[in-house]
Amino acid sequence: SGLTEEQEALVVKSWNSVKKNSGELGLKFFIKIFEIAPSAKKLFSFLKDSDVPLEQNPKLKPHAVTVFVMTCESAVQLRKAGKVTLKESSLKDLGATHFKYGVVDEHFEVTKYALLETIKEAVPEMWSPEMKNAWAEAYDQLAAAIKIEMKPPS
Ligand code: HEM
Ligand code: ISQ
Repeated sequence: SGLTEEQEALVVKSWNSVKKNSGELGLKFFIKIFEIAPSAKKLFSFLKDSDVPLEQNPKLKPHAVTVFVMTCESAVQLRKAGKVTLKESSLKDLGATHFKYGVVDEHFEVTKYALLETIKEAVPEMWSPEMKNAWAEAYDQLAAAIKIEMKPPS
């Protein structure tokens, strides 16, 4: 089900206030995931095959920022249309990629926790239970849409 205008506004407002530091935010996001689930590092090709330290890896930040941007976009779609309206082809691609790299439900849970914590730490003065719920809802529905497509490509 959808997001209210108020929930969408909470997500967009907090994202607008942190996105100028999105590189740093992305790094924190990744580090949190790997603190909780160190083995998840092996899933990412650009980390597995890399000699440079995590924080110097050029691919890491843009990748992590994508997850924030897509969650924020999902909040907008959920308010406008009551559902995640990513193009079917991109959902299929995302599903196939995550399937191929061996992502499982537990990874989605850890990533959700890390995403919420990262935003909370970035906007402590704005953070509220309502804001947390709005981000959680947008993430859950985006994750659900990806999971439906997590199967071998046909
Ligand atoms: C790749 C988004 C959840 C692991 C990607 C890509 C996007 C993305 C846009 C790039 C796809 C491409 O290159 O074609 C998301 C979103 C998520 C999510 C929006 C949640 C709502 C997760 C989770 C994990 C994960 C939970 C595991 C911890 C990966 C891996 C790749 C990937 C391993 C491939 C990276 C590589 O190229 O080596 N994801 N992702 N993702 N994602 Fe996610
Ligand atoms: C999930 N998919 C792609 C990139 C990511 C970066 C950070 C955390 C989770 C991710």
